[in-house]
Amino acid sequence: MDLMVKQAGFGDLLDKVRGGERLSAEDGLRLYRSPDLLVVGYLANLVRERLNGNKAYFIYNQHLNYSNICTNLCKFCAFGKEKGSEQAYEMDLAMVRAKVRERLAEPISEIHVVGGIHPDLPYSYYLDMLRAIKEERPGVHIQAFTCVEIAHLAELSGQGLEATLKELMAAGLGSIPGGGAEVFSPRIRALTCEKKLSGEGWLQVAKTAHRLGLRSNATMLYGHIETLEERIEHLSALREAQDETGGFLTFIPLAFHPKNTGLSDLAKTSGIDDLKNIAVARCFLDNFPHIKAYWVMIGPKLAQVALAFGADDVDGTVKEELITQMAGGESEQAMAREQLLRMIRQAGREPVERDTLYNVIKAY
Ligand code: V47
Repeated sequence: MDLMVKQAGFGDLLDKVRGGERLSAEDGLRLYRSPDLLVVGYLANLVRERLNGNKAYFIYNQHLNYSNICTNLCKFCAFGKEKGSEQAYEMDLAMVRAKVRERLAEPISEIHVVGGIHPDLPYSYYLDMLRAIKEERPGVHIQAFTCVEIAHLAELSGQGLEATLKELMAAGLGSIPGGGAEVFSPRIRALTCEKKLSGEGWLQVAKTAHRLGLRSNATMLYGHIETLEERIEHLSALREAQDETGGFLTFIPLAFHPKNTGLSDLAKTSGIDDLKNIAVARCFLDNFPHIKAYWVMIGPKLAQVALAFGADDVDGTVKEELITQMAGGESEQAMAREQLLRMIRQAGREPVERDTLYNVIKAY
């Protein structure tokens, strides 16, 4: 394989990857542009196995999307709806409690909570929601509110970012999911999500959270109108932020789903691009401990293959995730623990059930 990598013109990157040397933006672009998927995957697998050995992580989690009402209405999103629209919904706290209670018999270790930027839910709703979830399920880790929602909550509270984060933590916030990052490029944001928090704003929230001891994830929404250069700029900004704080746990490339969005004329992502985004991210983000192949968006079969292309995590049991479903996602809505175990074992990896912070719950 080393010979194949050299013949493909990537001998220098093989040396860099083997030597643990950081890739430049130009190196990252070369990987994106290469038609040789196996070479890119091989390099990513070297990094993956150095960092995570043969392990493949999953989590027993629950998704809870408390409301789809949103003032941002991003072009790429089929989930967000205007207040008053027929498809708009919001859960009151009794409904949130019922959603948690309904699955108390299952060994769920994390509840992932995200929603739209709601025009009039008060700040107290968010604090009360965290407290209510903790009351129903005291041991659970709540991974909630994208950096975009957190910035909105800081505005609502009027107390600034730090004080707001501290209050959310006191109410039960355990960590922050990676959504809302999209592509940081101001060009992309102007064309697809002009009302959304800027890329700089997103990074500011993440770094502030890290400094307070919260861990968070990061995503990139790819496969719409972004260029390869813009992808690399996005990854570079994340790598730089991680150098500063070390607070990111996982990077998750999110495959754009066009159905029912304002960009529905675009094609779905290809399997090649899905794997490449995982592999390039694994090579480039040398300071991120984990890369996740989110099976809900790329399908369980490709997520399984991704375990040989840089990914060491497949997310989890999920269930009731509406963001992908509304945009035409075709994956099943939930995977049982047994299915996750089988999928990982068939890939020749060792399944490890983890909690949100990657503490081992059970190694199989
Ligand atoms: O913020 C919106 C993206 C995100 C579409 O942190 C779309 O572990 C594809 O961030 N096609 C939410 N993607 C999902 C997310 C996530 C998922 C799983 C795990 C984690 C984690 C984070 O989905 C949004 C947005 O960036 N999104 N619309 C769409 N049509």
